[in-house]
Amino acid sequence: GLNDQEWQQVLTMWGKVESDLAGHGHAVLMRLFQDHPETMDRFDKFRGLKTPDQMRGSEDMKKHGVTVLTQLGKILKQKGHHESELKPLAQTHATKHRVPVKYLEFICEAIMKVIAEKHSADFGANCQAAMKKALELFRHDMASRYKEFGFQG
Ligand code: CLN
Repeated sequence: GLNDQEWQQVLTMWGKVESDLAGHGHAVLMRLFQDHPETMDRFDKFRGLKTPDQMRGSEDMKKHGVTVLTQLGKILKQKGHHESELKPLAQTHATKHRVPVKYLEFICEAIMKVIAEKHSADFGANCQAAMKKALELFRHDMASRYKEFGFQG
């Protein structure tokens, strides 16, 4: 797990993300779909978006970015005691959206990259390491839940 100082670094940084949740969320999804186009196939609602310009202009993508980062923020704020926030998310992503664990790794990489781009001055090595640990914990616990739902991911 993370120690108090690491959680503090994570949540201080998250406060900066929350100053423009829509901008960050949209950038994360853009980055994810550009780096790993196969992840987009999971989304019926984004089927019409073919070019980076269409993605940039998509209100729907912006809205979904807010949905994702809002939920991730709720989870991070539990500082590891996130079972009740995580379980329903693992359930939908395993059994309904059928999202491989690998894709969770991809989106966590995209989150790290977007924070590094938007907040380079405040995202030093220690803070990066803390954020990486928090996202790894999230992924690890999602993956264990996946198994309970019978999805190997
Ligand atoms: Fe997701 C829907 C949070 C990663 C694919 N996702 C949702 C909802 C979230 C949410 C809240 C709405 C409620 C629900 O269905 O449950 N997703 C997250 C968080 C993360 C996340 C938090 C990780 C940080 N999701 C992913 C991916 C995966 C994916 C790993 C593919 C690429 S990124 N998520 C979906 C899909 C939906 C969804 C397909 C349904 C979207 C829709 O049709 O509205």
